[in-house]
Amino acid sequence: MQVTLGRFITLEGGEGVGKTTQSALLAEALASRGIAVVRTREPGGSPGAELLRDILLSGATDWAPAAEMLLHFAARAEHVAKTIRPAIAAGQWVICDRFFDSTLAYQGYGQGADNAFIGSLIGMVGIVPDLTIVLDVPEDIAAGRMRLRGLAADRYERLDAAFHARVRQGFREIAMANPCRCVLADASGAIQAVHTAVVTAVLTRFAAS
Ligand code: Z5A
Repeated sequence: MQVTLGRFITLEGGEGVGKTTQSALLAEALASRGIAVVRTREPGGSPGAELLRDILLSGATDWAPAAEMLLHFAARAEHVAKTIRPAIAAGQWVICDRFFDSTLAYQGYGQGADNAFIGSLIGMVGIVPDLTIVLDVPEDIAAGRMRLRGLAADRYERLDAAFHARVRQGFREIAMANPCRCVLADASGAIQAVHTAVVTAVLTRFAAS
């Protein structure tokens, strides 16, 4: 019997770079090719992890960087066990809006948590995306998109410009340090142009497999 495993694709980048928009368009493009797709997100993506998401984004308290990082990994462990692994085992392609690179960029580069410690927790999660597309947009353009969207800012979105600059630089360094897994995509253009770049990255990566 042939066992077909699914794929695991993550979309990363700062706020307002278009991850949610591109995740929806990519899911449609894959579904139109007959591929079974599961869209999910972090923090969240399973009932327990969504509870932790509320705690993390609400701003009810200021967390010590190490505590905040561990909460993200607690949510991730739940999400991986309940949503991601079962979907991949069932042959579905998982598209995830943020994953462990967001912890490196936000808690590591942004908030000063120890990157080596984050790296050891990444090892314990025990799953690495087959492909990570890092959407890159200058902070002022991304901030303008968020203003136009008009939703109330969450705890991370309220952090200052210097924080968001460190996060963007973090994502760029992560992409450059992991060229086999990551594609760094300029996402400052129109939605359709970014979608074309995302689909091209996916088809290129999986063409031979
Ligand atoms: N976080 C963390 O600190 N550590 C971790 O380990 C993890 C997460 C996993 C989750 O917030 C927060 O958690 C996040 C980091 C932290 N906070 N921040 N900042 P979230 O999931 O609620 O929010 P987000 O991930 O930042 O996503 P977002 O704010 O919804 O942005 P987006 O998904 O990248 O963008 P979008 O919703 O697709 O687009 C935003 C707007 O721009 C929208 O009106 C679109 O129509 C428009 N848009 C999109 N693309 C374009 C283009 N190409 N041109 C023009 N307009 C566009």
